[in-house]
Amino acid sequence: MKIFLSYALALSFLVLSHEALADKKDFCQVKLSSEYCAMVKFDAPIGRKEDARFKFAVIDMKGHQIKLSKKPKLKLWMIMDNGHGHGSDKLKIQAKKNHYLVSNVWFLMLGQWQLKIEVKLKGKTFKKDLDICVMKPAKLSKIGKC
Ligand SMILES: [Cu+2]
Repeated sequence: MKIFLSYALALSFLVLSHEALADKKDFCQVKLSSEYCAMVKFDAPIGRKEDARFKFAVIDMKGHQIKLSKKPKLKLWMIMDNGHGHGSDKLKIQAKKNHYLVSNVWFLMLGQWQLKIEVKLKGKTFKKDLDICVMKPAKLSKIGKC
């Protein structure tokens, strides 16, 4: 019985640690440093015609959400083919328990956008851009280069 229990324990540990690894891709849309990731999770396919709300959180490599002392700075940015850049409406960032709910997210044009991220964490400022490709059929939109 004892042997069986420790075997079951070891097995569940393996399964759990494997799941934690598999999840990493899920929460690490932006690598901020060797220790921290930013999670950007859209509620729905990323369309141009509706508020493309998403959840934002800073997460450590074990998958724990880190509470920030200051709201992250987030904004949308697009660089046009002619080299000119423009933004969009100001994002609304609401603090929830361990994450932020970001709304008023309007991708006004199709094409390559960036989410510009600035996070203060333990006295350090992390600045990263996340590529977001917005396509006419929203289901073809994705995080990444077009
Ligand atoms: Cu544009």
